[in-house]
Amino acid sequence: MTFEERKAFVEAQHEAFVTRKNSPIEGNGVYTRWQNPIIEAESAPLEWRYDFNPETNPYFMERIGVNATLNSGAIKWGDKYVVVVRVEGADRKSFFAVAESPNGVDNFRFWEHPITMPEAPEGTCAAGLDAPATNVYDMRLTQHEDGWIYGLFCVERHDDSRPGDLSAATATCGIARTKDLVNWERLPDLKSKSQQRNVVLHPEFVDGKYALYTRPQDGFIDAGSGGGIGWALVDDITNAVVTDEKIIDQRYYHTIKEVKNGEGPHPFKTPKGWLHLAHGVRGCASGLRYVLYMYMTALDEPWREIATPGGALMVPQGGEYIGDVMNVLFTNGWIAEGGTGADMHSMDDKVFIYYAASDTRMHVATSTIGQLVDYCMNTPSDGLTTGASVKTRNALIDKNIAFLNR
Ligand code: BGC
Ligand code: BMA
Repeated sequence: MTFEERKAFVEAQHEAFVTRKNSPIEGNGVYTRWQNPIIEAESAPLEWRYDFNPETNPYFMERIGVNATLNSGAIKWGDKYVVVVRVEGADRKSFFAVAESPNGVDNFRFWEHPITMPEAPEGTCAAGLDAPATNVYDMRLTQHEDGWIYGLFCVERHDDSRPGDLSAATATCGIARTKDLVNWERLPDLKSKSQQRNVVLHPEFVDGKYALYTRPQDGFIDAGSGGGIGWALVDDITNAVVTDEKIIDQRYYHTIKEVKNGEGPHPFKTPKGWLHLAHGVRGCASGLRYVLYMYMTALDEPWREIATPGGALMVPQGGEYIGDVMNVLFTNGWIAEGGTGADMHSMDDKVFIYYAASDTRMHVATSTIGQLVDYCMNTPSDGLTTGASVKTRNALIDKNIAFLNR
């Protein structure tokens, strides 16, 4: 193929890939998965990957590869469905990039440039680590009632206190804010006595303070004594310090969140309470298994659980299981029609759950606030023993037998 032939071929293929139609797959009634991933490495613009000049790229070869598109924050932006994607280059470094869709389920297209995220202001990096971030990932977007859109994300650096160990790393929460998703003001990293990943900003002030869902952890991988999803109030988001932190969604032995858990995107406000989406992790012979689960907290006390459906909402299925980090579903973005931030949603509002499969590609599942609230309120909690589980199941069976008059 000549340069021009190959370029035309690659362009046509890319356009077909980006514009392919998606279709729903009927499921268990709680949510609907959509057939195709919404964004994959191949969705990245060709200008990000190819040199278009025949003199410097006579074979029209890819110059800078993209390996994966995963864990994306999400927000309704005017009439567009916008995701801030974790794009991972062939070099394993991630960065953030905005992609938008007219309908939330297909035709996602990246904006011209990825986000250029400033480093944390000098002297303000957590744990005295004033080195530039080695990696950033998993942004949670919050349209806060203070008027800013915040992005909270994980900042990873080598742990220089262990010079001999190339895998020793630290996780801290980076904080940035924007009005247009293009220009970001980086604020000091969150200061906290432990490492932190999966920190999420609540959209409303609580007692006049910024409220955070946290995930304290002993080490870079191990949650250790960090008992689950935490809650902390912060006086000043431009100098955010966690002083008091309490665990609001605890981990338990032999559950889907035995090893770790973390808040997904910020919760939605509904007439029945705050609706939360999260991930839970357990260990098994094939490694860590990441699944999605839900819970609800009280409207007036977002830290107090009022519904804790047992088990997983979604687990890896079919092709989702395959990828760079197998056996992983992860979410840090969802959109509900009818409002952003702390707007009160109605039961009819449609929900788009954006989730990544196996740290490789982005998918969508749709539902409604009403269905997800019903799921949370009417799914029995995990009784924590096999005996309790059988009892719960028998209660449903007996109820059905009585109702069906058999
Ligand atoms: C990876 C993340 C992962 C974390 C903990 C990081 O280096 O980029 O995807 O969650 O390690 O395993
Ligand atoms: C991490 C998360 C995600 C990732 C997952 C599985 O702990 O924060 O970045 O999807 O592990 O690798």
